Amino acid sequence: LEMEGRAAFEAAATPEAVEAARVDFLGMKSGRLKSAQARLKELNPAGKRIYGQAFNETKAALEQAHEAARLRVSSQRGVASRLDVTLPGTAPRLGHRHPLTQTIEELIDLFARFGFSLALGPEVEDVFHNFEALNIPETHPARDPSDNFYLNTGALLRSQTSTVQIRVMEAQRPPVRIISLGRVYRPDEMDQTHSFMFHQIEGLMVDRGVTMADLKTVLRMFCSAYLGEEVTIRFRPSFFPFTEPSVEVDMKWIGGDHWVEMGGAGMVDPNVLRAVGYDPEQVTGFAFGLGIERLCMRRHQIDDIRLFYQNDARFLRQF
Ligand code: FA5
Repeated sequence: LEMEGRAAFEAAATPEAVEAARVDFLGMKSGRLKSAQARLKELNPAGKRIYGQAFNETKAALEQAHEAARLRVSSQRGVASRLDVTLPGTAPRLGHRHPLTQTIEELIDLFARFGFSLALGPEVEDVFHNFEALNIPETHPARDPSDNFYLNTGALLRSQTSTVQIRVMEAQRPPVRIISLGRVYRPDEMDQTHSFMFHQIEGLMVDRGVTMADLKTVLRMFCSAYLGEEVTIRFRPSFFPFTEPSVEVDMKWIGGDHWVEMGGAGMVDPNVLRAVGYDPEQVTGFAFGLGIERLCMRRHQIDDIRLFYQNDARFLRQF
């Protein structure tokens, strides 16, 4: 019995097999040891003593074999679950910067090479910087409450980064060569190319003898540097209260079958220069404001602006 029992416990490879062997040999109800014990009654006192001693030794040996087997299978299982050095590792998924953040960093870098430094302005802006100083009179439709996010305080979420032109010129004498980037807000209907919150990059250059030719050169150089040589852009006459003359800049869209507006630009209006204390007889300047989402969309062949704001990892992971 002892030999059979030891063999059974040694052969057991799983906790279930060890338990089955325990029931078979050491089970309290009908284990084999229990049935061997029953035979004790049939013996005379001398036989009982010899048999009883052998029984106790067998019982101790089997209990020991059971304990050894139990430890063996449980430690194997513990080690396997904690440390199987042959399993491939689970690589943590690394996050990375949002495509718009990447675009913004690239634009800053690119314009730095053209000699433009970075200036930033507040997103909550006052009426003076968002409109008045930009030659937008109180009666102008651009100031309409239905076209802007006004706050209770009378301030508003800026509707354009042109506000920063004013802040920079108030603080600094010419020559000026800056860009500014950031969020702007307009209650526009959402569609493939419009959002109520989007990003603009503003450029401003003021110096002696700056002309429209300089503006067009900088914008063309920028477009071929950022979008590639093959991109086609066009300038359309337009109107902005703070530039004269003004243009709108379109880029030919992917596939080449239609144009998408990239931004507005023009020569800084003399009224704006005078308002910040510059002398329009001495200096002239150009300014532009481009939609960053649309630049990023044209560059990466993204066909819907809403993808930028949905935080779908399957989209974001591609950049
Ligand atoms: C302006 O905001 C002027 N401040 C641009 C400017 C700057 C003119 C300096 C002259 C001198 P406009 O409203 O057209 O212009 O907007 C400029 C660009 O922002 C658009 O061409 C477009 O690329 C982007 N844009 C405008 N509205 C949205 C919108 N709802 N969603 C996404 N992009 C938009």
